Amino acid sequence: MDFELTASMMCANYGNLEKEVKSLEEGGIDSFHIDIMDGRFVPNYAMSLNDMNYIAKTANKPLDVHLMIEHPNNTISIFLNKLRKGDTIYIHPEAEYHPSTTLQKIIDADMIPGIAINPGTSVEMVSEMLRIVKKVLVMSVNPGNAGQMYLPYVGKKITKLLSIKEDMDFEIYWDGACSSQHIIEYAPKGVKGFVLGTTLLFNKDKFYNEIIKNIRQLNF
Ligand code: S6P
Ligand code: MG
Repeated sequence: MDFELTASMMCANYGNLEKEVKSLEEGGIDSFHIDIMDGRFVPNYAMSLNDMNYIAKTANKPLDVHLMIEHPNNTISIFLNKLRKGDTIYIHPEAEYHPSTTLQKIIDADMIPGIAINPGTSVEMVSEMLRIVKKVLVMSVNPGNAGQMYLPYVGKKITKLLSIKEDMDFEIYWDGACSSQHIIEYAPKGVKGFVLGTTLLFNKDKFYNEIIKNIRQLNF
């Protein structure tokens, strides 16, 4: 089964971030998920720009940066200047008056444009943007924190997105409370990647390489 696994770095051990990055890469992670929050669009602050820059310098694998900030257009150049070609930037269309302008800047910088959509945002609300993004990050929890409960009504939205992804040329990614059961159910249906946080990857008694290997060998 071909699917991608991304480590949600807000859940990592900051006591030794370099070791975390290296162990995850050696364990076979595909990319690093960087949650940037502004205390306004979501009621929390997660990773800082310094954290993002440090991981960008330390990691060989790509970054996917999830901007949970109001009006990302105002500060998108900071991210475009720090990231590499081929990294992904997700913006929340709910947080911007003209999200397609911001997405165009990401495209022009040769980065991968994505939208992250809240549990309360419908496919219809973002349908025009689906024509220009390459990735849709479906939030299966309300954004702001790790360690939350999965919101089951999001499943219907994923089904709808799966039915149009080929025509509109985007891939679907899962963010929030991702469990083995979700991967077993949704990877075969075509969800391309899964963000792993406290539910499956971090703060466990096992090494990252064991956990990642076990996920790759799940019984589909
Ligand atoms: C939530 C954030 C996510 C979480 C991730 C944590 O606002 O966008 O990326 O960090 O979902 O995973 P878990 O398994 O702790 O819910
Ligand atoms: Mg996220």
